[in-house]
Amino acid sequence: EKSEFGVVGLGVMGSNIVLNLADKGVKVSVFNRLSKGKKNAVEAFLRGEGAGKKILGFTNLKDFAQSLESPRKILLMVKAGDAVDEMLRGLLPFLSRGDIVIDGGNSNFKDTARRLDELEDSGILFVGAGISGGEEGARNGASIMPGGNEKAWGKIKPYLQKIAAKLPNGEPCCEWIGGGASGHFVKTIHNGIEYADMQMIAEIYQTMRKSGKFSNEEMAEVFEKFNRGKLESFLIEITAKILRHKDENGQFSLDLVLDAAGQKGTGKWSVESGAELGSPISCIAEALFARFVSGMVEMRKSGARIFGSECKFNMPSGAMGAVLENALYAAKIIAYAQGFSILSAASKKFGWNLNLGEIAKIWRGGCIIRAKFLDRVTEAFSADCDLENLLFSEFFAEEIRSSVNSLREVSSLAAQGGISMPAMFSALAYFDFVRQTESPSNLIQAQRDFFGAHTYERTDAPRGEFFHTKWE
Ligand code: NBP
Repeated sequence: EKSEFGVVGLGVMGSNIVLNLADKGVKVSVFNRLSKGKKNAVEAFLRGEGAGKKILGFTNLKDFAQSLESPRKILLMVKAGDAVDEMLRGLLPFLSRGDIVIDGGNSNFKDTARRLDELEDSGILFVGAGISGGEEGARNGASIMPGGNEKAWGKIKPYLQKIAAKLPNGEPCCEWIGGGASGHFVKTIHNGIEYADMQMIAEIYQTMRKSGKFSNEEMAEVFEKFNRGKLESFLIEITAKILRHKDENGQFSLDLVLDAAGQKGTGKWSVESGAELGSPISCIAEALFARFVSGMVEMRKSGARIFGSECKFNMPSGAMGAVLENALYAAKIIAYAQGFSILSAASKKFGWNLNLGEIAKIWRGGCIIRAKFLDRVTEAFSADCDLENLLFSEFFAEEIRSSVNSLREVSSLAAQGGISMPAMFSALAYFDFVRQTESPSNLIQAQRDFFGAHTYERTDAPRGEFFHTKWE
C-alpha cells in the first residue's frame, strides 16, 4: 500500500510535521539523506518518535518516490538554499507530470520564483509554502502560507490544513496565498514584522530596566498584564516567561544571555524588498539594523568608554505600566501597517491579488506573531480590501488617536534619558510623516535640481510637468 504524502528532511521541522500528519491518520513516507559520520536519521526516527506509526522510511530517493501514490505530494523540509535545489534535482527523475513538490522551508522568494520557472516545462507542480510556528507549531499546528502553482492546491489542501493551527472557530491557519512566490514572500514579511515586534518589546524591557524601578519579576508582571489586554500575543507571553526563568543556581537566565542578536536572513530580505518596492517598512529596517548594532559588542564597548553608557527613564513607576502598554500598542499597529503595506505593494507589482484580511487570519494562530489584535486587522481589510493604509481604517485610526500620545511621551523621555529606541522612534516618525500634507521634501527636490538639474514638479502646475531653475 502506498503512502499519501511524502516528507523530505527529518530535521526539527520535518520530523515534527511527520508526527503531526501521522497523528491525523495520514500515511507518510519520509526521506533523509545519509551523511558520512552521522547516524542514519531515518532509522533513528523510525525507532524513536516515529515508532509504531504508519510511516515508511527511505534513504534512497527512487524508493521514496515509488512509495507514494499518484499524483505524488512531497513536502521538502530541508535547509533553505542549495539543499532545496539538490533535493529537487535528485527527485526529478523519479517524478511524473502532475506530481506536486512543496518547499516548506524559509526559502528566499526569489529562489522560489526561479524554481517555479525551472520546473514549468517538467509538469511538476511547485509550491513555495511559508511555515511559521517553530518546533511546537510543526508538531501541534503551524501557520502555513502556500503559494505557487495553483493547480496543486486542491490536492494538498487537506494535508496542509490538517497540520495547520486551528482558530477557536475551527478554521485552519492555512489558505492559498496566491501565484508565484507569494507564499514565501508573505512568510518573509511575517518574519520581518516579527523582527519589529521583538525589537519594540525589547525597547520596552530596556525602558523598564533602565528606569531602575523594576526587578525581572516585576517586569514579568507588567508583561503578564499586557498579555491580558490589547497586546495579548505569543511574543508578550513568552517575554514574561523568559523574565521569570531562573537557572539551577537561582540566577535569572535572561541576565546571562549575551546581548548580541542573531539573524538568518528573512529580516534582510524584507528590507531589501522594501527598498526594491519603494515601500517604507522603517520599523522592520530599524529592527534589523538594531540586531547589527547589538552584534558589534566590541564597538559598543568603545562607545561606552568614550561617551559613557548611563541612561535613565524618568517616570513614576506607578504610571509606567499603562503608558508603556499604550506606547507599545501604537508602535506595534504602525509596524503592522507598514508590513501590510509592503504586502499590498508586492501584490500590485506581481499581480498576486493577495487577500490581506485572510493573511491576518492565517497569522492569528500557530505562528510567532500570533496576536489577538490580528482579528481587527482581518475586520479592517474585510470592510475595505483596498484600504490605503491600515492606520486609516476606522478602528485603527481610533486606536492610534487614543494611544499615540503615550508613544510620544515614552519616545521623548527615552530621548532625554539616552535610551536607544530605534524601532519605536521610527514608528512615531512614520506616523507623523503620513499625516503631513506639507513635507519638507520640497527642499530636497530643490537641492536635487540645484546640484544635478534633476528638475521638479510645482505646486501651481499639474503633476507630471517638470521644471528647472537656475538657483545661482
Ligand atoms: P534542521 O537543521 O533541523 O534540519 C535540516 C534538514 O535539512 C535535515 O534533514 C538535513 O539533513 C537536511 N539537509 C541539509 Br541541512 N542539507 C541538505 C542537503 N544538501 N540535501 C538534503 N538535505 C539536507 O532544520 P529545520 O529547523 O527543520 O528547518 C528546515 C527548514 O524549515 C529550513 O528552511 C528552516 O528555515 C525552516 N523553518 C524552521 C523553523 C524552526 O523554527 N526551526 C521554523 C519555520 C521554518 P541532515 O540531517 O542529513 O543534515
